[in-house]
Amino acid sequence: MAGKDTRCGVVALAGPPNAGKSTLLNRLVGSKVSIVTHKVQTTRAQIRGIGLDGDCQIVFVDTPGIFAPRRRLERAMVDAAWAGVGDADVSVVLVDAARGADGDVDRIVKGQSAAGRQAVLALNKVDLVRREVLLAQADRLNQTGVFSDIFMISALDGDGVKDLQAHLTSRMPNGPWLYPEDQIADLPLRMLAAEVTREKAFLNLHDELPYALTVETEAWQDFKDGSVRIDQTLTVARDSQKGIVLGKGGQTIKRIRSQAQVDLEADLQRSVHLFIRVKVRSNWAEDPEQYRRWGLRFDV
Ligand SMILES: Nc1nc2c(ncn2[C@@H]2O[C@H](COP(=O)(O)OP(=O)(O)OP(=O)(O)O)[C@@H](O)[C@H]2O)c(=O)[nH]1
Ligand SMILES: [Mg+2]
Repeated sequence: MAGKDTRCGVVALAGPPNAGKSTLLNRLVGSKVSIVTHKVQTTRAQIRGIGLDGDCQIVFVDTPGIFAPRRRLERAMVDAAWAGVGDADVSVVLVDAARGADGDVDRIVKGQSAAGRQAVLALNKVDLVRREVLLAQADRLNQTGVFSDIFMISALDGDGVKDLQAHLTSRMPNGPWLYPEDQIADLPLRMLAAEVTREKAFLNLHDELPYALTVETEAWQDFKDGSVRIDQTLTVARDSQKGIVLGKGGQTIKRIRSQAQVDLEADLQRSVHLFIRVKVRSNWAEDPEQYRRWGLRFDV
């Protein structure tokens, strides 16, 4: 749509790890674009989802959580999050109201303040918190002066999300749409498919393992009967990790594979033959190519 009456803008969703940014992105877009788990640091790169509200197209940018990074990949993730905030027309800072404002929230407030930027605060997970606690948190965060507006929402059940969305729509500038009307994501399908498998790996593996792995789609073959064959590599850093990912008699990787297949078939609306090879590569997190592929900066 490219008439003079259209509006279009970019909204960044930022916040500490696990605040519910990806859950909110999926709700705003109305479809699952970004993977969600109960573990921290699930999202590793900027993931764009495209939402429509009447004549207004909003490009929502889901970002990795902002925390105190140590490893290279973590630094690149936090860098990508701040870059998302810097490039947006409006940024929304999500805070997990059940966890409250902590060091990560303080860091974000300081960053916004240093850049002279205002953000919209979304206190999320209101379904888990008593009203008095919520109001006290809103009051404390309001006093920082970096929030132009405050919304109380549940990204999970949708409570308050309509009001937030209406506010964001009202703040988008006039301009032509950036994407075709029916587009909801801008990540290539093979990368979305790799993310689905990474989500299932996160859910089936524990401790440090989810953070020691990466998933790539190596091949994608469409068949005449409408089905697709997807070949992926799940890379871990050590042999011992490979053993755990495979599980006794291969049962863990089988579970990851079949869960990913179910989601992929639902997303793609066709039957999927999914093959996952588990590979060991000690230095994958030091390979610049990994970063380039996901739009991350290597040296930050
Ligand atoms: N009860 C409740 N849980 C929520 C809500 N929003 C998100 N969650 C849960 O919080 C967890 C983290 O959600 P994500 O959307 O992955 O959080 P994130 O901020 O994207 O996390 P990272 O990508 O790791 O930074 C998941 O288990 C969600 O189901 C909410 O409004 N209420
Ligand atoms: Mg996320």
